[in-house]
Formats: sequence, structure tokens, C-alpha cells
Amino acid sequence: MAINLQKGGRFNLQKENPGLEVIGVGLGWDPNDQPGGPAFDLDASAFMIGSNYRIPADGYFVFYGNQLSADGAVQSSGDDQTGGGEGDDETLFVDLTRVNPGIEQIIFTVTICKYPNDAQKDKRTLNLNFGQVENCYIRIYDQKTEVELSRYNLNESFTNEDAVEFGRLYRSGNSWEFEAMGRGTTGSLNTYVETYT
Ligand SMILES: [Ca+2]
Ligand SMILES: [Ca+2]
Repeated sequence: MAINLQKGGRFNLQKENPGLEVIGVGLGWDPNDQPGGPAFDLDASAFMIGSNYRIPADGYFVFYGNQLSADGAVQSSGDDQTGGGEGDDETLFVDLTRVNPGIEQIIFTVTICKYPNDAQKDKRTLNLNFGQVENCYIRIYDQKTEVELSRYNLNESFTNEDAVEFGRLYRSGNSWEFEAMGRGTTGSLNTYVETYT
């Protein structure tokens, strides 16, 4: 049964699911329901960091502009710009067996793109934040069986924040654990690029 995590909640992936190899980290959100309002273009990214809390090379930052990590372990499904439709809108796949041994944590961030597309340039001054985004969640599932292992709904209001560290995978002995972080900040994706590179 899937575990519903609260902020700070943790679980051991492989203890509960022996043989688990590839997980999907799915991000979902609902489109803007304001008539004429700007699209919420949320972006899921992964920072694969070593013991110094930095990525060892550019290839360990996976986002819409780099869809495969240098070790081949993390792959992005690509950029969804609207959040429309049922189910996950963006997904990061993680092959736990292929993660570079020097990587100690994989931090999953979700950020709101300031400039969703050219047609919306006139809306650039709008202050988009997670307080406006409905039904935002992250979930982890077994790619092979599609069984959901864990889900974390973003319940915080985050009325100023446009960037959230949703969760992290970290090594625990020979397995991986996941922690629901729910830590918001401002500055969108650039903030994390500055922090982790
Ligand atoms: Ca996107
Ligand atoms: Ca959606």
C-alpha cells in the first residue's frame, strides 16, 4: 500500500520493496483556473549531489535542458508546460542500480517557470507562487509494476515561494530512503542551481 508522507516523513524504498530497481518520481499539478491567467509551467528537476552537497559535474543536474544524468541513472520525461490532463505531468525516472557511487543524495525540486512561453511575455510581472497552484503532489512508484510506493501532497500554502525542494533520496547502507522535504524558497530554479553547483 502506498505511504502518504507528511513533511519530514521518510521511508526506506528497498526494505519495503525488495528487488526495486527503477522508480518513477511523478510530479502533478492542475492548470491555472483563472480565465486568461498565465499557465503554471512547473518543472521537475534533480540535483545529484556528493558528500560536499554539490553536483560533481554539470551532467548531474537533470532538468528539461539535460534529460539524462552523466551516469545514466536519472532521466527526465521532458517539459510539460501546462499541467493539463490526468495523472503525472512530469516524471523523473531513477535507476537506483546505476547511480554513481559518489552520489549520496538526489534532491528533487519543483519550480515555477517565470516565463512559460512567448505569448505570455506580457504577464512576466506576475508573481507566480505555489499558493496559486492546486493539487500539487509528488509520488514514487515502481516503474516495472507501476505500483505506487509513496505520495506527498504539497499542503503548505507557500504564497511567496516559487521553488520547493519536494523530497530527496539518500543512501542508507545498501538501500535508498526517501524523505518528503517540502522546503520552499524564492528565486525559482536559479536558487538551486546556485546552491548545488
Ligand atoms: Ca514544465
Ligand atoms: Ca495535471
